[in-house]
Amino acid sequence: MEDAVTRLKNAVINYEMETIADLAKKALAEGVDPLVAIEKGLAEGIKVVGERFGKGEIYLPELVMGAEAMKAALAVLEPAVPSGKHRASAGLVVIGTVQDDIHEIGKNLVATMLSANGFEVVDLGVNVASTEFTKKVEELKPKIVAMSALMTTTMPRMAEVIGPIKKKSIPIKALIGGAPVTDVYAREIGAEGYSGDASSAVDVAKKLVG
Ligand code: B12
Repeated sequence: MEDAVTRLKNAVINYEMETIADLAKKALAEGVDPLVAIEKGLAEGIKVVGERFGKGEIYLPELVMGAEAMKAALAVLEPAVPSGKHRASAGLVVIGTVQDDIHEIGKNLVATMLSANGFEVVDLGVNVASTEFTKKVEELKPKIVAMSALMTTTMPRMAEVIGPIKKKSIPIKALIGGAPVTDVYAREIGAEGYSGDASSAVDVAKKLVG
């Protein structure tokens, strides 16, 4: 019999938008760690959907259905992620998905994990204009500006944000991520931090704030 995590993965792959929330509730009732359900279940499922879309085996409607299924399950699982101990904020983080990019699932996960681990998070949403990022950074003076980009075409938007910040010598660390982003790219554009997933994003963020 399939375990709960594999069932969730397959439910994303099979676009089970109607029933996946119940599967998620069942997984929690069985004692499955919500983070494991998200990362080993949902995220692995959407990876398969993305690969099929990339190869032209499925089209945009299926991609949307896979994403909708993932979101329905996240609505159940994310609130179950253990929240950070009630201690002083580890620091303010301003996060968003870069201009021209509307992918939000990974960004939301990173935001959830950061706030679950004691960071104060201001989420600017998706398709955030580069000028809006810099404006908010000057206004809110966060310790970290975190940016997500899911497309090779929108990755350069991150450099558009980091450039002016460096020029004005604003004391803030940039943390970047998203499927096409690498640590090599981070170094290239002067970002202090990179992480390939939401859990290690927390470790990197902690290092950045010292
Ligand atoms: C779901 C999805 C969508 C959904 C998004 C729904 C939503 N509300 O977010 C929809 C259907 C709307 C969509 C639309 C499009 N998509 Co799309 N999509 C995907 C897909 C399948 C999965 C992305 C996802 O959510 N993954 C799950 C999350 C959990 O993973 P993640 O985002 O990578 O995030 C993790 C890490 O990267 C990291 N991370 C992410 N952000 C950050 C930020 C920081 C600071 C840190 C530290 C870490 C971090 O941590 C996260 C958690 O572990 C990817 C395929 C893929 N392999 O990525 C394609 C993909 C990104 N899409 C693609 C394309 C082409 C499009 C469209 C242009 C399609 C179209 N023709 O209209 C549009 C883009 C519209 C736009 N302007 O943005 C391409 C991009 C190709 C490229 N140029 O690079 C991909 C790669 C698919 C493919 N193989 O071709 N998409």
